[in-house]
Amino acid sequence: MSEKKALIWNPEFETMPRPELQKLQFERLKKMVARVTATTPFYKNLYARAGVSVDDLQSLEDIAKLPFTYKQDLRDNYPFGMFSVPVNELRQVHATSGTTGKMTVTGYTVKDMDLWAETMARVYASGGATEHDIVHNAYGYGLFTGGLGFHVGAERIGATVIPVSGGLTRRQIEIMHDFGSTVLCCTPSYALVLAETAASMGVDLRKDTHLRIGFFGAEPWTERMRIDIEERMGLEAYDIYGLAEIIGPGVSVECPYHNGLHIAEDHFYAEIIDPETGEPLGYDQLGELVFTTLTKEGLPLIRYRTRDRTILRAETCACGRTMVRMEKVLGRTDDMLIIRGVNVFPSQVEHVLLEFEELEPQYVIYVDRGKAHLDTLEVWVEASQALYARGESAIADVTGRVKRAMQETLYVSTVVQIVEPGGVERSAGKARRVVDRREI
Ligand code: DLL
Repeated sequence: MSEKKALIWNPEFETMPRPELQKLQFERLKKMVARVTATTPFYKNLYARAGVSVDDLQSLEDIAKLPFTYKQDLRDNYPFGMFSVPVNELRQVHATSGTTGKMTVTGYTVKDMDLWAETMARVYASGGATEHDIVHNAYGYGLFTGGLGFHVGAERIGATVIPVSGGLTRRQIEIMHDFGSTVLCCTPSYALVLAETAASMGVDLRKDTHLRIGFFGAEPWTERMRIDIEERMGLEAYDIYGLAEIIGPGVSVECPYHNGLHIAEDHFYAEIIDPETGEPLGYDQLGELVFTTLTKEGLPLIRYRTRDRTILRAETCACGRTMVRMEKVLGRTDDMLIIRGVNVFPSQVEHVLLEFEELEPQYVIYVDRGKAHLDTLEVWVEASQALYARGESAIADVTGRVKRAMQETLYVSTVVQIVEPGGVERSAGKARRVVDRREI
């Protein structure tokens, strides 16, 4: 391991002995619970109903006495009802998919922006990036937290950032080559698209660019994909995880040992629970990841159910960090799909379809990963008898409108196929709404 790879951005916290860390977490937890009870009606009511208060917290483990927070709670309090500061104290607002029509909104105060930059600086350092790097940031800028999160982190470490965002793939290759990008940030599936496009342009990314590190996340990916990306790009690939509700990217990241993703536990307290019973599980057990934000101001969340399935490992890592490691995300405990880095719930698709009286509520969603490595989303839905009788041009018109409505709600392009009444296969039991043909 070279010296550069051993970079730890904030050794005071990242290598803090665990007893000390747990003491810090407990102090922060009590403060946080007291704060949300005082500032957020949602938590005040939740804790009153459950008959719990900050006084019930005698140790960190007592966190299990507190009820969970769910994505649905954010939806019920859309857009700003769960915030613990007035909206004008927020400096940035971002959003991710909700389960139906409404987005899940998140926001950052000045202090939260500082925290985001800090956790993202840890990410960059973990992969060995420094102020000498040129960061090619191909995560989407906009409401998605990927673009801006990687941006503020690059600024914090003093690197040069190219805010190229997603899309226009050939131009990305040109920029990478001409501007001398050394660090690539994008989804793993887009990294493969970039590799393929480069090859088709006669560019050998290993020899013709200075790429050396890649931070890939926002969707699940396999070890096979890591090898593929590393071989084709000549860089070292790091897995990075996060979710908008907690901070965005920056919740956890791999170190050079690639043996799990270190969670920034001084800010995000992690638990693994049984998704069925809600009972806490120990380290080394597979379950659902639950986070409590320990320092966030704008949108603090206590025991937030991520729906991501993983395992926590607590042994100290050879890199020196004492923060627990989560294994690569092993799946979801709900039906959320991730299409080209964008979260999509089948219920959102249904919500859009139900708005069209020309359609029957019979549909199937097909997800595939084409040759070009990009995920495709296809929705097959039945026409009503009336629409079918009106003929091809009427069907084409509705298809166009459904496609636009899908794009507006899901933020991904969708192939829409309207089929004849009865054309979607009926199942004897539970309707099979999603057919996911991807490898993952
Ligand atoms: O995807 C934040 C992010 C941006 C992470 C850029 C990494 C890089 P959301 O849009 O809220 O936030 O989606 C969060 O995406 O609950 C996981 O299911 C999934 N996810 C995120 N990172 C990974 C990863 C961003 N490395 C949801 N591996 C999460 C597997 C991931 N799944």
